Amino acid sequence: MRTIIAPLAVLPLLLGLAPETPRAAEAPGPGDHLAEVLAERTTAEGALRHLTALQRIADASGGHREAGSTGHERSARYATALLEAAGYRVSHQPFTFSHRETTAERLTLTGDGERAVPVRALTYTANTPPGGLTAPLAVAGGEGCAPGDFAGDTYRGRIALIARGTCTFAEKAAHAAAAGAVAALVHDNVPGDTPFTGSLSDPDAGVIPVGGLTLADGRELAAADGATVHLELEQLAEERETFNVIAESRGGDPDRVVMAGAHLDSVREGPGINDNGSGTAGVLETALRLAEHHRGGGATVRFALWSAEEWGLLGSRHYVAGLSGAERDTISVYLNFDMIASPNHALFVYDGSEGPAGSAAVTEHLVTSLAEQGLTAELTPFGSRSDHAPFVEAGIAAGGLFTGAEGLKTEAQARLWGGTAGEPYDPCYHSVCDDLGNIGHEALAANIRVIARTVGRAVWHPEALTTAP
Ligand code: DPN
Ligand code: ZN
Repeated sequence: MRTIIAPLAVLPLLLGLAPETPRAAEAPGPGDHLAEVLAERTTAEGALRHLTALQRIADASGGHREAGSTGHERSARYATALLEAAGYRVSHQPFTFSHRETTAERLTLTGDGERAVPVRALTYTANTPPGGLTAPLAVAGGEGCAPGDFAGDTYRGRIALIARGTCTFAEKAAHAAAAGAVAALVHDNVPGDTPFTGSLSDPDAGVIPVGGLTLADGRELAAADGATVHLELEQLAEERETFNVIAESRGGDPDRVVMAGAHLDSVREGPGINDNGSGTAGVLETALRLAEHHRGGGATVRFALWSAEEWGLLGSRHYVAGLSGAERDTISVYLNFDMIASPNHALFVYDGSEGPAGSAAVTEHLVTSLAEQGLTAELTPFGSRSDHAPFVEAGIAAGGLFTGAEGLKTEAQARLWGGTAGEPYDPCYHSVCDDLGNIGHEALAANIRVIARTVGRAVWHPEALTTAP
């Protein structure tokens, strides 16, 4: 067990005032019992069986499980079969999305030091004209997140060179385009051998061609400010169909629905075992154990395995957009699990303090649940990078766990959770090595316990989860 460095939220727990401790005269309710049983029985070993299955599926499906692919479909069939056998009412919710496939990505520094520079087209980039375009580079100020970072007439007709960080790629591209730039190149802000893969997150955001570079190449090109480059970026667009998997418990109160979700799709670059086989396995294993130990009554529990998260949260957006006002009002809480077993893990809990009513309480419950295992959580802003975002925007109380993606672990975090400072939480994020070897077992075990306990509690006391402990 680790030393407990208590954030304020767990102080009541340390003082023996935790909500989980039955008050003197009160017998533990059925919720407490179910939560304890589920926390015991829902294990990393159980989750690993699902992760192994997802790895096999990816191996047999071209190495990935991206939305609209055989790999995703087989993953969905795997989960559906288990959920149906466990007694859930399972439905598939179809939707179409604009799939992109890169057909050209080339960058050449022209002139004396002529050389090819590795570049990756960002998803939803605009295409360069046939044969590409040739223009001088112009380095953006700051991180290219404000119009002032593209001041004057310097960028007109040029290719803006921008550092990654602080704002979205789409915002950087929009500022560059507004200043008259004909394309944008975003270089990484951490060292790496290959350009990062990124997305503009919105099919309409590709106003100019946008590519990604390594930090080293970005620095070299920045030093050659004004040098002329030739850029060719091309992506084919195609409408494809995919679907969300929704599994609902039978016999629960239809007016009180507890939702837990994870995205099932991977990126095309790899099998997606941490991102997001881990969240999928956590949700699936919790659902299977819940079905074993709970025979109806209490709230309805609805598990969601979203598709096309990697294309801009499309499955969860489609789902939330399709809810009537009355349906939305029945959802007591949405819990999101995206990347819960990063190998160089953080233990992040989304900070609900600025989210919809009830979210701050969810945060406290999740933090407390980690503290009960002797673990210290750190809060991270909701942000807009995973499937909780559409729920938060719709005013539904939300919360969730996250063990980190491309961000770098700090010294303080390494002291708190172990692992390596200065290295990414997930060195295989969105790449081919996000396989079974890319799973942090300690984080998986801790987080799956939190998921099971939280869902177990919420079945009988959904309102307790969104009420301050
Ligand atoms: N949305 C994750 C991905 O699928 O790439 C990464 C992520 C999750 C980032 C949660 C921030 C918070
Ligand atoms: Zn993800």
